[in-house]
Amino acid sequence: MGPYQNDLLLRTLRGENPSRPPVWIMRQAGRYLPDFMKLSAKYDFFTRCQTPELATTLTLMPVDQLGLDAAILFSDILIVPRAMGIQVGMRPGTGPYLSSPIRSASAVKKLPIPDVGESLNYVMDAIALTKRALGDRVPLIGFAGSPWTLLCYVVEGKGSKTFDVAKGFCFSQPKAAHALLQKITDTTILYLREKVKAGADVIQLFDSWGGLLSPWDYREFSWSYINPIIEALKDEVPVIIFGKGCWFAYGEMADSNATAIGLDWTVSPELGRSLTGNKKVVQGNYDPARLLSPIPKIKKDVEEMINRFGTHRYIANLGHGILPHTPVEHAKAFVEAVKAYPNQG
Ligand code: 1CP
Repeated sequence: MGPYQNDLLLRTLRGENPSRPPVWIMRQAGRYLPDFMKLSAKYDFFTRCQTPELATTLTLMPVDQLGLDAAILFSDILIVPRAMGIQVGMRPGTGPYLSSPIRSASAVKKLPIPDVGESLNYVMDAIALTKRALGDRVPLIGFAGSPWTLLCYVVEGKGSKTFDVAKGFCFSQPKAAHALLQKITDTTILYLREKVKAGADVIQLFDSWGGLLSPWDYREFSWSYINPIIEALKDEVPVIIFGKGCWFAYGEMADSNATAIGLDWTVSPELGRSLTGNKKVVQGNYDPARLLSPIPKIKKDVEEMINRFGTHRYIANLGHGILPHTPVEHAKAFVEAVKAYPNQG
């Protein structure tokens, strides 16, 4: 795949040492962009995901407006459970909801492993269209939620700060939980292989809720399903694993065949490097709320962040998704500060 005019991300993931780090922003297509809001007012969330022309427009929008070094396909992690026949809706302002959460062995047993070429063909069409629209400008990142993070929504039935219903399900009905995680894993592997075939250059796995688990429960309910996904993709594309709050698992991640590890903002660059044994490319990790600082402060912070991570084996990003109330100019300043590195003075 490629060559791209801008191949900073792919070169960094190959272990090369370009002149400055690549930069992209988690959840870069989002509510902080006025043009995104205009399209959101016209089309509901899953219509945006399922209509390749809209998904392509939304994917290119932040790349054009902020000058990012990578595109990430506009989509959502929850389309995977939807493809498994689970009814997932999206309420504007509040987020995901399920009318019938999965909470029993019999409900798990009824779930099919879908033919993703059929049920998620709109994603593959969106990738093909996006690749054509991007031309050879920047590479395209595809993604999926980790099985654990998807289980959180599917069992809890909505977003949560603690996901204690989901955790309770795992701890009281571990057999059913493992069967559910396995079905999600099998579906995810099929899905991501199709995405790569359709043209995704890099895959990022989002384990947004991994940090809610103890280190040993993380190994049992999250990592043991993420690792087979990495193994299934390792010969095809670079894989970035982002686990929010998962500092305790960075060692295991560094010993896996993942190409890069996404760090959240609660670890310092030095701790992130040492917990990953300096073995991997690391990505991150500016606090998304810090984009609310004055622009000169953002620029200074970015320079310090890169100084501390170093330019080698480093991808500049936030430590989690960009917040909806971020001023666009501040997001731009973040990107520009990475591109200007090393600044003078
Ligand atoms: O109508 C809307 O626009 C709703 C907001 C929205 C958007 C813009 C949702 C609903 N999903 C998305 C797109 C999305 N989701 C992307 C596309 C690329 C991009 O924006 O650049 C990606 C990568 C995701 C991934 C995603 N969805 C994650 C993992 C990343 C993370 O932030 O932790 C998670 C947890 C979700 C679930 C989800 N989808 C939407 C919302 C509001 C949520 C979170 C709900 C919660 O807080 O639990």
